[in-house]
Amino acid sequence: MIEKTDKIWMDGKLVAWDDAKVHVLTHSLHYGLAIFEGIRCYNCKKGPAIFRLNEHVKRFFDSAHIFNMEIPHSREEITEAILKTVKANRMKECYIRPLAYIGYGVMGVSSAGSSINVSIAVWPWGAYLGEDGLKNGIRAKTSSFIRGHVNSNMSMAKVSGYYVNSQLAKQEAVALGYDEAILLDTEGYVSEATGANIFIVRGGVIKTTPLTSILEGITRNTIMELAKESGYEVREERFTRDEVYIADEAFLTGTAAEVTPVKELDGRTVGQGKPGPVTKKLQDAFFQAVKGKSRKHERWLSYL
Ligand code: PPE
Repeated sequence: MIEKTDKIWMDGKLVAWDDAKVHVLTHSLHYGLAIFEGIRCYNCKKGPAIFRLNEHVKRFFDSAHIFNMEIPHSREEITEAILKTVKANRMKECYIRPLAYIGYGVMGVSSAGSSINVSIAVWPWGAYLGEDGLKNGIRAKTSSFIRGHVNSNMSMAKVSGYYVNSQLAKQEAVALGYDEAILLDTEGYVSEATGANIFIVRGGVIKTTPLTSILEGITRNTIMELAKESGYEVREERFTRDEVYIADEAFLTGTAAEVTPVKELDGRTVGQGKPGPVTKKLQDAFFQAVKGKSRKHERWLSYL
């Protein structure tokens, strides 16, 4: 169960958690078009800081732009509202969920004339795929469900409706005893997990899915930068599921998932069946950066 916090920001005002309600005829609830972000605030040495806030706010507005949704606030206002909501809840570490949705007013697929509403909620969220998964790696299954065609899913946008596909994949994987699903794209190449991007390491080279069928993860970008700084070659290149089977290492990246090693795919161990040296090094560099322990990456932090 989600742990309640104090206040939720709704359309410009902080309201009590229990009062943050919408009407059942809210358009987005019926037709699935709402755009959102997932952001984390970490308790750093110098106090709580939000990781890559500007990039998340930018993607929030980009998602809205792709779907012709006019957010009735500026980027600066949303940035301020996020900081204000975290502060109002006196959170040192939390997950932050900005959401822009089509409100109450019209029904039918066309939402012309309806309001666009915005909310920002925060709550404590630990390791997305469990503490053990974060430390020792997870078991994944290639899904029988595939990611949508690039002209069906505008995957650069982070849209609520896409997560019905993720839920099908997650339900199937969990029912079969796995921790997570890896979805393929319409061509049969590896795409991403249900709520995270994927990387593999093979012969010292790091590969991640190119920007076609995936969400352009901010953690993905962070890991690519950290890997390059450590001298690794990073390729954004398509790869197949059997390349994951024979990879030396594999891991998932996401705001919620952070850097989660993949120890098994479809019953085949990946590498040694435990987090490999490159994964561990990048995971370590990631936590140094988000927790304010790396001066070089302070630029990624917005202190409260
Ligand atoms: N792909 C998908 C499909 C995805 O949902 C996420 C984030 C990513 C990649 C990684 O993006 P980024 O967080 O910018 O590195 N998924 C969010 C929601 C997860 C959820 O279950 O809710 C998240 O991690 O916040």
